[in-house]
Amino acid sequence: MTPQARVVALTGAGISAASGIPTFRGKGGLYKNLHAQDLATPEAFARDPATVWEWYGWRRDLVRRARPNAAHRALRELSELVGRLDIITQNVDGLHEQTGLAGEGGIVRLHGSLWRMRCTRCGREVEDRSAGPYPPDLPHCSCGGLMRPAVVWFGEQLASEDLDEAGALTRHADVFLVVGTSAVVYPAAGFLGLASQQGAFVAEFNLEAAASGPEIGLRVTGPSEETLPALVDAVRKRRKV
Ligand code: BJW
Ligand code: ZN
Repeated sequence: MTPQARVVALTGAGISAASGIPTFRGKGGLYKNLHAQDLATPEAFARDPATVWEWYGWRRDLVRRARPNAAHRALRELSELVGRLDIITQNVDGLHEQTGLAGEGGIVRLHGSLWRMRCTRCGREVEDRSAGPYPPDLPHCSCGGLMRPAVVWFGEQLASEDLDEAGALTRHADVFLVVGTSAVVYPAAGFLGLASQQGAFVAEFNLEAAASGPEIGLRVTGPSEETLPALVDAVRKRRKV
C-alpha cells in the first residue's frame, strides 16, 4: 500500500461478533426460531410489531453492553497508517463510530441505526436510547402513530445519499476490504463487484470463504478480530523498512 492509497472497508455483522452481537445467518443467527428474513421486513412489522420490537429490544440490550473489539480498533489503526480509509457498514450497532477514524475518512451506515426510530404515520425520526422493554408498551409518536426502528428492512430502499456516497467511495477505492459479511444482501453485496471492476484489489476477511467470484483477490480466513490486527502489524512493519 502506498501512503496515498484509498482503502475502503465494507463490513457486516461478523466484525461485531467478538463484541457479543450475534450475526444474522449461521450459528446463533436465529431469534426464537425466526430468521432475519422473518423479522426484518415491513410485512413482519405490520403483522406483529410486538415481536419485531421485542427482537430490537433484545439487540439493543446486547449492543448497549457491547464495546468495539480488536477488529474495529484495527480499522481505526489502519486509517492512521494509510492515506485514507472509509467504512461502508451494514451494521446498525454504532461500534465503528465508537472507535472513529483518523483523517478524512468517514463511515457510511447503509442500514440505519439501532438507536433511531421513525413514525409510521408522519415520518418523524428521533433518536431513542431507552431501554424499553418493548412490548408491552410499544413506542408511539406525539401524533399517535406507531414508531418503528429507523433501519432498512428487506424490500425497502436504502437512503439515496448513503447509496451514492458508498458507490463513490467504492469506485475510487484502491484496496477494498470485505469484512465479516456473508455478502448475500444487496445492494451492499454488489459493491464487491463494482470495486473490482473499477480496479480495486479486493480482500475478504471472514471466518470462511463467503463472497464468491473472481473479484476476490485475497481471502484471509479466520476471525477478523485476529486477522485485521495482523494486517495492521504487517503494514506497520513494512513502513519501518
Ligand atoms: C466472521 C466472524 C468473525 C462471523 N470474523 N467473520 C439483487 C439480487 C437479489 C435480491 C435483491 C437484489 N437487490 C435487492 C434484493 C432484495 C434484498 C436482498 O438482497 N435479498 C437477498 C437476501 C437475496 N435486498 C433488499 O431488499 C434491500 N433493498 C433494496 O435493494 O431496495 C431496492 C429493491 C427492493 C426490492 C427488490 C429489489 C430492489 C434492503 C436490504 C436490507 C437488509 N436489512 C438487514 C436488517 C437491517 C436492520 C437490522 O440490523 O435490524 O440488514 S437484514 C441483515 O442482513 C442486516 C445485515 O446488515 C444484512 C447483511 O448481513 P451480514 O452483515 O452479511 O451478516 P450475516 O449474518 O449474513 O453474515 C455474517 C458473516 O460474518 C458470515 O459470513 C460469517 O462467516 C462471518 N463471521 N464471525 C470474521 N469473528
Ligand atoms: Zn408521527
